[in-house]
Amino acid sequence: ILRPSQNGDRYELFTPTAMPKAAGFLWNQKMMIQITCRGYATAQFMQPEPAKYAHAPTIEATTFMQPEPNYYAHHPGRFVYIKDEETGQLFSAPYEPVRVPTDKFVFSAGKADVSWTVEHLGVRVEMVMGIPTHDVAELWTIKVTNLTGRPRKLSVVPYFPIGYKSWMNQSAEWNPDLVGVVATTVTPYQKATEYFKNKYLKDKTYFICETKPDSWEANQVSFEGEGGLHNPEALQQPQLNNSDARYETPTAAVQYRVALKAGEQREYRFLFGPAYDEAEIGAMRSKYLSKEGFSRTANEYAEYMERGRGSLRIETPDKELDNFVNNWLPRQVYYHGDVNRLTTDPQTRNYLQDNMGMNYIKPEVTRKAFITAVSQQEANGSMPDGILLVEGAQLKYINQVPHTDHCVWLPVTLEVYLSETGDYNLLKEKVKSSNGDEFTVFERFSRAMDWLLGARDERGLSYIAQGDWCDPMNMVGYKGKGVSGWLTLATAYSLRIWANVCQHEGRADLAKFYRAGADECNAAVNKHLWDGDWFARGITDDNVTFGIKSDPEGRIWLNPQSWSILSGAASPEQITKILPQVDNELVTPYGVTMFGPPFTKMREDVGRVTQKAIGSAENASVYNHAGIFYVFSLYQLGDQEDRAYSLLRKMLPGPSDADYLQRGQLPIYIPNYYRGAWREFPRTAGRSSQLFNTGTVSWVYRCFVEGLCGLRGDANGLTIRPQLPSNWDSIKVTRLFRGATFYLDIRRADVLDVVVKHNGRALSQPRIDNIRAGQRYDLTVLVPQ
Ligand code: CEZ
Repeated sequence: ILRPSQNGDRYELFTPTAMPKAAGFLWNQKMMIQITCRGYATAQFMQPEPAKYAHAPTIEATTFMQPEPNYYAHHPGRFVYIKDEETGQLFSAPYEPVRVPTDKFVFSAGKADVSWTVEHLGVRVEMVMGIPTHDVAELWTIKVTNLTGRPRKLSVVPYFPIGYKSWMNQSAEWNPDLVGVVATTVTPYQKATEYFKNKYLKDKTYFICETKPDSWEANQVSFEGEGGLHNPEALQQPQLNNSDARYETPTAAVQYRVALKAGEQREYRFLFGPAYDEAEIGAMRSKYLSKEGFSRTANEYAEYMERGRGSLRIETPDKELDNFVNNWLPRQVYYHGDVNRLTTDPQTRNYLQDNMGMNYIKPEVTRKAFITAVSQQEANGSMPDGILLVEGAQLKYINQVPHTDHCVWLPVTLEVYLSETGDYNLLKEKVKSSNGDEFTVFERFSRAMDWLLGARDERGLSYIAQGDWCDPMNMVGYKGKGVSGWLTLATAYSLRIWANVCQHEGRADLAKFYRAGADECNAAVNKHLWDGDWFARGITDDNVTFGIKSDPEGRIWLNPQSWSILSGAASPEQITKILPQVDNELVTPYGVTMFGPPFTKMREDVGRVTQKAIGSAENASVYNHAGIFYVFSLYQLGDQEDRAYSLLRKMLPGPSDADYLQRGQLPIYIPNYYRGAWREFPRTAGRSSQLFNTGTVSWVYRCFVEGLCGLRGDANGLTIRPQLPSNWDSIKVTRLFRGATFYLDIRRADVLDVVVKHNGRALSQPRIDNIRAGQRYDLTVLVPQ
């Protein structure tokens, strides 16, 4: 049903029905588009808040990107109808809306474009979608080839629905100068102040053609008539109606009536996107809508993608894994670091973790992100729920709900920045905040740590307010008393990292202070939350400990276990108890679930997480972000390479057909979750959320770099301690680090500890110091059997 291209940088799917939601995505700093194999698309652009230029045919709520999107006949999409004018037969590419099984179907998701090849009735249709690097638009090429040995008469009808854009004002018409359909709307609003905000929005949607068509349609109802989308009335006639939409739902369809000789091919180009006015559309037309404009844009965009290629290449016994790690994982990390999930107020924890991944791609971006983040630190040292990225942005959605974990992510992210770059100078930068105070980055981090230490109760446990890392855990502490076991451990972990930095900076006094704080947190968790075989998740406002053996639902949670390993709270004996419990209670064929068993009804002292659908999102799904924390903690143990790798591998769909079908997703990104409830609902277990926004990927990259390949930077250089799964004998790794390139040949040998040979000579330690930028290091690494 699917296969990778030669070097794995494309994935091809050969059926539109087996994995109907399988999709590819493209983005630049101003837009994002996710498009399914069947042609349904969701596109967003920033102005500066996220907006759409193609809508559903009914009013849509404005919301953040949701998991498990639903598609239906009138969902926005990009399609082309092909009608045989001699026989009247009709089909559409890629597959929707006609849904005729075709002779050949190939959906091909690339890094820099998405394309299809569909063959039916002796006609080949090739569609390619690209986007520019700096503008908002879709560049579509549609090629039609007569595969038969006889002349053919066809109608080629691209159909790009525009949808219901506004209840105030919407219209569309053919614009002969621009050679396309232009829809004009007014973004609906009610407050006078909104008018001034909306005044310059790109309220037009255009679909313009390089080649003038024979007829067009700008009115959705006129296009469909009584035939519906499967067989639109307009296509039952010789020509489309050339009508307009006057406070009617706009659409864009154009018809080319072509006579093709045997083997003949026609190639068309179109531009689809939003604009402020006709002048802008005209400018877009001259900039892009030509063969030369398309190929220049494709090259530029491919270069833009290339800049996100990351700093790790692996060759392992698992080729599908190599494809992912070498091509797709850095791409997804780059997406997060480059555009911050296309929001103007990313959640602080997301902003920091997304930038954590950027350390492996463009650390200078991460550096700036630290400055941006701490410049928004509150006067009391806490971090806000979201980081505002543009002038006038506001905290929205979940960022209006108080969460208490944001400070934790500062040192956690910083640790990776420092190990990648060794740039401790960052700490000396002075940063002014909007409330007028000025501190160095170092002081700001210390203040954040002090705030965390202070935000604990008399037992030494961290208050949770209306949520911690787990957003919807909103009622554990809404009365002001509830505490989070996870957050207490995360505080300890974060304090320990910070103490190391203080030590490095010559502040032994502070190092001691923060280490003592970490010890206190760990001790408090051990005293109040150790449940005999694992750590509990927290204690509610009414002093009820939860995430314990006697809980029928939500009995064991993954995060406290992972972070007790990271923070040092768990002793070796405790770890020996925890790991098998996680195996038994939480591990499924699709990865490790975030807790178990799922909640089946509201638990009012835990919150809305318990109301989510069983096995979906935070209600006991295979929530990959929580999963990767666990994997990362296993790699820290140094002797858990098999447990770690098996869970890491399960984050990726495949490589068996059965697994692809169950997940329903191509192995080109890691989704935020796969359905859990493996025991309760095996039919849906493993199903992908199809949402590629996730803090998971930064950690996955880190796990490959530092864990599996064991290549971790520190102040002086690079340590080398690979942790290969036991059934691998050797791997090859290329790693870019501080401007140098490391080629590592890692293999098992009869050694007791890791031995690194440089130019044939064994080093006294498995590490390289005094690394020189521009240098090439060829290393042989021997690891114990
Ligand atoms: O959002 C993510 C957050 O972006 O959920 C994670 C959290 O750590 C991330 O920061 C775990 O809770 O509000 C909701 O119920 C949403 O479901 C969010 O919890 C969730 C979204 O699915 C992601 O887009």
